[in-house]
Amino acid sequence: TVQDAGKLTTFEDNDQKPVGHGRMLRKEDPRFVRGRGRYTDDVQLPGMLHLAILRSPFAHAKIVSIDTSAAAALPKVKAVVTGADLAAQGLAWMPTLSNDVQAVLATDKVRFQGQEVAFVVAEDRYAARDALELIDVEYEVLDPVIDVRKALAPEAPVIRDDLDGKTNNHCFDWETGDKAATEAVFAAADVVVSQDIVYPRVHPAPMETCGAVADFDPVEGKLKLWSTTQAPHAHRTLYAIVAGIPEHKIQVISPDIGGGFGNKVPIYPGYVCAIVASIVTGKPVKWMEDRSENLISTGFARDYIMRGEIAATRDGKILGIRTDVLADHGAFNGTAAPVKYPAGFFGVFTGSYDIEAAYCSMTAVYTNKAPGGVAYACSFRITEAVYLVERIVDCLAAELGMDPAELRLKNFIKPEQFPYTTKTGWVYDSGDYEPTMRLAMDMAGYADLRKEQAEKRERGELMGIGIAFFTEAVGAGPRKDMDILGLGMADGCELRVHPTGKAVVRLSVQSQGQGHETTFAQIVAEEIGIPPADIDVVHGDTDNTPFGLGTYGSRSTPVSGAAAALVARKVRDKARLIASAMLEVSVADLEWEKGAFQVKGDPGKSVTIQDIAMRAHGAGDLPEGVEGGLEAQICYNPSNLTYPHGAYICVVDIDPGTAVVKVRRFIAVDDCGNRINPMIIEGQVHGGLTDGVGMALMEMISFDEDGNCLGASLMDYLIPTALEVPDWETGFTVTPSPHHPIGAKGVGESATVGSPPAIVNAVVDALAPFGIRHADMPLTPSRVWDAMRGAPQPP
Ligand code: MCN
Ligand code: CUN
Repeated sequence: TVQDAGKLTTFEDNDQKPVGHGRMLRKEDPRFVRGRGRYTDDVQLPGMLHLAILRSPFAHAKIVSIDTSAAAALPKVKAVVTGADLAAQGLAWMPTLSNDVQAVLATDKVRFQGQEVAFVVAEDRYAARDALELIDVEYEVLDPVIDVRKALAPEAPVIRDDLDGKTNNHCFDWETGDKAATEAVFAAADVVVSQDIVYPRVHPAPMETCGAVADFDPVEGKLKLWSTTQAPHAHRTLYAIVAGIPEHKIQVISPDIGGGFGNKVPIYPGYVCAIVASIVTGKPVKWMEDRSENLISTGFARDYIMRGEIAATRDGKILGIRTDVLADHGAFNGTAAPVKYPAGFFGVFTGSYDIEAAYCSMTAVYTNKAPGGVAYACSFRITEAVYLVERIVDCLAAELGMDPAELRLKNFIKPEQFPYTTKTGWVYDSGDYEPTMRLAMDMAGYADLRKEQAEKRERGELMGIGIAFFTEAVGAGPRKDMDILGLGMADGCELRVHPTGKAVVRLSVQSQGQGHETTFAQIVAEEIGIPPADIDVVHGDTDNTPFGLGTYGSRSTPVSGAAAALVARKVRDKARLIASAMLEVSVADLEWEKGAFQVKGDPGKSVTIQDIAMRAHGAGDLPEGVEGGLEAQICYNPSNLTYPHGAYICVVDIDPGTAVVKVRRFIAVDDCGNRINPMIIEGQVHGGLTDGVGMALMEMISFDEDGNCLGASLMDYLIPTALEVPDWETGFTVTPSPHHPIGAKGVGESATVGSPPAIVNAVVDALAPFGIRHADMPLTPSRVWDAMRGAPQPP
């Protein structure tokens, strides 16, 4: 299969090849650029009602009473529903993706500011919102737990007293690696460096907020749900379990999605409320969040307080890495991660280095904040892991007085060591790190940059150069050890070739902007020779696609992409049998030549896939045992994850008078194995790098001591624009995945994972003359200013 994979490089020069179309423009874009995308909020149904949610103004409070009579009396209001109403139906609580439970509407008390307390259904959106003002809730305010470091203090109020016997705010403990071996390595090492590192709480903030339109047909007993979900099949199964509606009577449609970035993986109370509302009123009901609701109540990301430690020899051989993490999971553990991995894939914190021992211990706690949440291009917590290791390696370089590029090059896992089993048990499938690093350094002109920096330092100018090298684990995952709430992480794919040789491929994954309608057509085109333009990609509709777990953790290409290639090969195998009959030669005498079977040594005798498709559906005999039609279906269970890697170099200038950080240059070299569509990959990388600038310099969800969310609008929660980012300089190397049928690895989150450490490393490097070794994100002017003046870091 690796040989097969090599063929994909033809995608780079589409002029000479009938298929591939490397830089093929996106098939979905004519629709989007003409404003013809169809999003959840575009769904309009006859008689549709509108739902609005009343949210808690307090972070922690008992609900004493709720009076809905004034709201219910408003003329356009059709229903007002509270937690008590839901409780009567057994629907007040729902399971989260992490085997916790979350309140759909609060019954006993509210546990974070913005929590869902009641909902109104009305004839229009405005009446519904007006009615919210008339609901009278009496709260008894309780002390909130906001500072994660105090959550486990004996006097801390217990947030989750709904859980049987719960007397503290402990969520879970987790460890990985070998504690004793790591202690031994640290005890014997020449140099040990420790650093406290915070990855603040951030939000994916997609352009389209979350929402749903529920349409329950009481006659058919069928629920149709349009919703902003990245995982329509997984959601449908969970609705079946929660609401007790038989699964075949639920159709989840995920139409065009205006960005997900992980925000649309969890099931939110609003979706369930819309379903309940449609059942109660007998009408279709739409719920669409506003921006503040999205920012304060839906899945956040990160919120890890980490202590990193690294042990090395005096000449810079890294021996061990150790970390202790305090994880803030908010009021309900809504984390989306495979069940066996409560901390996601944080276990890859050993990075790209060949070391002797590693150990991580983690404690996760509940706080009075919105439930989380690994969302936001996280690769299941690899963002945090990569930030930890790449920051601590830079701290070591500073301690040793070594160049950070040299230190990394000295410690990389060598190409001949792959497949490489890390000290925490992950099997990196393939990698060749040094060329990737060297390419980034060449593109950057690394030596010249260091010279320029030295000259500027003489003049008191603040210039920094930051490096990050990452390895990601994406494509969850092998079903023997990965599932979400018992659902194995495999993906189905179905391919049908119509009589005239056009095709439709049906996927279980769902695009939120990644261009699946293009790239999956390309994969199928490469395998069966039908041009991508003739292949329709259907996704995001559970009635019309095979089961699978959806899009997140950059798993679409590693899992569904493999499924698409293999289902196309299955169709091609059948086509070969039909071709042998058409050409009256044995199967062994046929060779496949991009879209046609020809007789070996006689290229004049051939039949195209289109000829074969017509024959498969046409009159006349087919070979013995071959059924009519030309279609196939498979379910792909990956044997391992794929491990993309990359080398990023960031150059910043800091204004010594204002402490404003300017990202002057950013060089990103990514290796995602064989590349299906270089243009789309570039777009993914550009977007992820921009995310990284946001997290490193601007974004943070913070709370005051009462638990008020201070980032509830885009005036306060800053996201980057074109003004804050440089012209990205991208490059690539290709190390195919040995186990993926087309040698591809995921790339959708690489840049978000790799860029924050590069930017922070650059800022810290710029501040080195001040004796600074670390500063926490987001590196806003005030934080940089404080750091320059030696002021204490914010908690
Ligand atoms: N691709 C390719 N060659 C490869 C790998 C990928 O051409 N070797 C292409 C794929 O075919 C696909 C795209 O790149 O069109 C991303 O592929 P992949 O890495 O498989 O990631 P997914 O499709 O599974 O997308 C998920 C990923 C995640 S988890 C987040 S978060 C994120 C991201 O994608 N959210 C996004 N990128 C996003 N981009 C947009 N526009 N919007 C989002 O919400
Ligand atoms: Cu974690 S954000 Mo993406 O995996 O959907």
